[in-house]
Amino acid sequence: SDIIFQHHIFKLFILLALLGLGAAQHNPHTKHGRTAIVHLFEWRWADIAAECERFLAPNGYAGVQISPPNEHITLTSPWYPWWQRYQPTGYNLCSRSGNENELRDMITRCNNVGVNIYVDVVINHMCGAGGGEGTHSSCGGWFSASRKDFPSIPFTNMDFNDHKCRTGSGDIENYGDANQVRDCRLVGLLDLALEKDYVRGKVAGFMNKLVDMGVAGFRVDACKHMWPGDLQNTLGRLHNLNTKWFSGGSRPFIYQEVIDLGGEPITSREYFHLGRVTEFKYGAKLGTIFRKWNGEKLSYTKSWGEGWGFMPDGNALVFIDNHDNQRGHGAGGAAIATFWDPRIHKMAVAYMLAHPYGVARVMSSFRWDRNFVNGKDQNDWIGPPSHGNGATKPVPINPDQTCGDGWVCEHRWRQIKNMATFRNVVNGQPHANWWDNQSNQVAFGRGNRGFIVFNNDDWNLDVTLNTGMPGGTYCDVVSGNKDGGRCSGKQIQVGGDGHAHFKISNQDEDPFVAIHADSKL
Ligand code: AAO
Repeated sequence: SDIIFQHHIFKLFILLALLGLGAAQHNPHTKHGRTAIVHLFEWRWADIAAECERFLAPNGYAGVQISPPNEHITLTSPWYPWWQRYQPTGYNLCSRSGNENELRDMITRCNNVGVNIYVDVVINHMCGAGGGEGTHSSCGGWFSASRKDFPSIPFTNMDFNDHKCRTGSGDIENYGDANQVRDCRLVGLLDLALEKDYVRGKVAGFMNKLVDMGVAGFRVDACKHMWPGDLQNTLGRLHNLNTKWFSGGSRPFIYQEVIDLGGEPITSREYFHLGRVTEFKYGAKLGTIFRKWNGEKLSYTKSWGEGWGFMPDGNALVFIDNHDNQRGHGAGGAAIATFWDPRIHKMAVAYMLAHPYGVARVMSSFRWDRNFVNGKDQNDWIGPPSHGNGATKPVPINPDQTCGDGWVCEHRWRQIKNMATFRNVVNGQPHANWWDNQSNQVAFGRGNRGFIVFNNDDWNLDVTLNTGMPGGTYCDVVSGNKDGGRCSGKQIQVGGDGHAHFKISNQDEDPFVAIHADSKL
């Protein structure tokens, strides 16, 4: 009977494996043990190609989320806002970031150095209903928003949802009503009828062109506003990844933007079988914790992850801030830790990269002139650094490896870059050796491969901890770099018993310390 039992278990495994194949879109297909994705928000394709070769591959970044590559509306009032790229006017591949040849060149060059490209795709809608008509479009194609006519695809007025929407305005008025969230217009954007075979085919065709060019997957915009069944059908039409760079039978990685902070009828859970889902609670909570708002303490994060009511680990795409909530769009509010608060931002990003939960995405931003009136930034629309004619500026690299011309390049900051490496080095190791002072000083390790200590209290940290790591002298990758046998930062002595003494002043520029197997001197 033991043998029969084993036989049944075996059959069950085969069945599960087969079922998994169709919807196995949770795997980011990263290369060389790399783990972290960076969103190079609004970068030009030519700059991303160069960044893959000169920085991302050498520093172990796994992939890049790119801004929407397809034809989009161009607006002059306000002046070329960043959000014009969330208003498609066609599926030809010319955008503010460059043309199709530049896109193809970037995908090829990044793939050739093992850096994956994930495309932000806007498939829920086209441009705003008030977008007018003409050729103010990034490829110069003609369209008419009022007639719902997008001839380059083509989509006509029959391909939109308006007849299904039951609100007076035609817009989403109440997030408490799932039907209007899916069938009405998100902030006035023309809502595609993804229930139609024709529309599904056009959307899948657009995505398949990118798959065939070699991208590894997609960030799918506004998934809350699409029915999971419609998405399932559309995503089911996607080709396997290009075997020039990926193993045969690889499904595109899918991560769906669904904002679920609780309190609405539509939940992230409805989308788990289709791919990963953005876990918005992660950055909202961690920002609150590092800001010490609402009585939150870092010590409460001992059970960080599923223990905090977040979605299952295998479904989560995590981030500290994104292109919306770093400027007050989307959800999360003032708690979100952005580059504007660099000390808190670095700690929060380091915590995310050290912690095993989820697939992690780092934000890489551009600066803009903020102008708060009654708590709202009047300049939340400002687009990337650009010339007078609206053309996006290249990203210049300074001698000290930072970026110029208003590009922030958080992913290049030493503390963040080194923590991306930390995440690779500890990949697959369990969360271990937790310590806290019941306040805002905490430490944890990852098996015997890495250890991190935070002091977010208003007093010094001075403590001996079990790191779980082999004895030796380690370079702290937060205060410095290990360069050959030398360390430009603090050195940490780990004894033969795995214990080490840590001292972190609350006045330090970065009040945290991280060591890992590859930072051993
Ligand atoms: C622009 C103009 C509009 C104009 C429109 C059409 O700004 O005035 O009407 O053009 O002409 C981006 C910009 C938009 C821009 C749009 C198109 O952010 O300002 O509109 O491009 O150019 C919802 C969606 C979510 C979406 C988010 C911004 O569910 O999918 O809004 N994010 C994506 C992209 C984003 C993009 C689009 C979608 C559209 O990342 O960049 O828009 O392609 C609740 C709901 C959320 C909802 C938010 C905001 O959140 O739960 O689902 O997100 O409201 O409406 C607490 C709650 C939290 C709540 C939050 C805010 O935190 O806990 O649940 O408050 O109330």
